[in-house]
Amino acid sequence: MSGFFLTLEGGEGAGKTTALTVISEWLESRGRPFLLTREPGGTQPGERIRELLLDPDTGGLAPMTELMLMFAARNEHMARVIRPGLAAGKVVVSDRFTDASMAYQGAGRGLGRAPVEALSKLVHPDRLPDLTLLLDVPVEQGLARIRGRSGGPDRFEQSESSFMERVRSAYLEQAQLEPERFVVIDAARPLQEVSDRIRAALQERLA
Ligand code: T5A
Repeated sequence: MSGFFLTLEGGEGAGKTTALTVISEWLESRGRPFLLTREPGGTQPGERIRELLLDPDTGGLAPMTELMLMFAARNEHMARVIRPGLAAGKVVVSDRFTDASMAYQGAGRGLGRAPVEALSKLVHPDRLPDLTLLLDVPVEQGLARIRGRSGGPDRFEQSESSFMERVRSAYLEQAQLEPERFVVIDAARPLQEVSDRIRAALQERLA
C-alpha cells in the first residue's frame, strides 16, 4: 500500500469538522489526490452501524459489544475505502480511527488496551496511520462548544465528564507513546491559530 494515511482525533467538540475543511483546502491547493472518510462509518454498512452506535435510543451496550461494533465497521472501512484509497496513491483522511477505540472503549469504558490491540491486529495488522492530528481541548470547553447544537447529544455526547476526562487522558498518553506519529494541537486556541497549526503540521509531514 502506498498513499498516505492521515487520521484526525480528539474529544467531543474539539473541532474536527472544522479541521477537515482546513485539511481539504490544503490538499486541494497542492493538487494532492485525497479522499475524506469517517469512523464509525465510511461505508454503507458502516454508516448503519454508526446509526446504531450513536442513537441514544440504542441505550446501554456492553462495552465489548460497542468495541466489536466499532471494529466491524472498521473492517469494512479498511476493505472498501482505506486500503483501495491508499493503493491508488491517495491521501486518505479519516475522521477518527483505532486511537478512538483505545480512548473511548479502552479507557472511557474501562476495557483496557488488550482487546483493542487484539482487534487491531486482526483488522489492520499491516497498517497504522502515517500521521495523526490530535485536537486537544479541555473537556468542559469542548462540551460548551457542542451544547445547543441541533439534534441533541448523541450516545457518546451524553456521557458524564469523568468518561470524557479518561478519553482525553488516554489520547494524550497515546500521543506520548508515539511522538513520531502524533501531532498534538492545542484546540482550545482561537480557530485561526488552530488552522495555522494544522497547516504547519501538514507542511512538515506531508509536503
Ligand atoms: N467513537 C468513534 C468511539 O467511541 N470509538 C471509536 O472507535 C470511534 C471511531 C462519533 C462518536 O463515536 C465515538 C466518538 C464520538 O463520540 P464523531 O462523528 O467524530 O464520532 O463525533 P464528534 O466527536 O461528536 O465530532 P463532531 O464532528 O460532532 O464534533 P467536532 O468535529 O469535534 O466539533 P466541530 O468541528 O463540529 O466543532 C464544534 C463547535 O465548536 C466550534 C465549531 O465552530 C462548532 O460550532 N469550534 C471552535 N470554536 C472556537 N474555537 C475553536 N478553535 C473552535 N473549533 C471548533
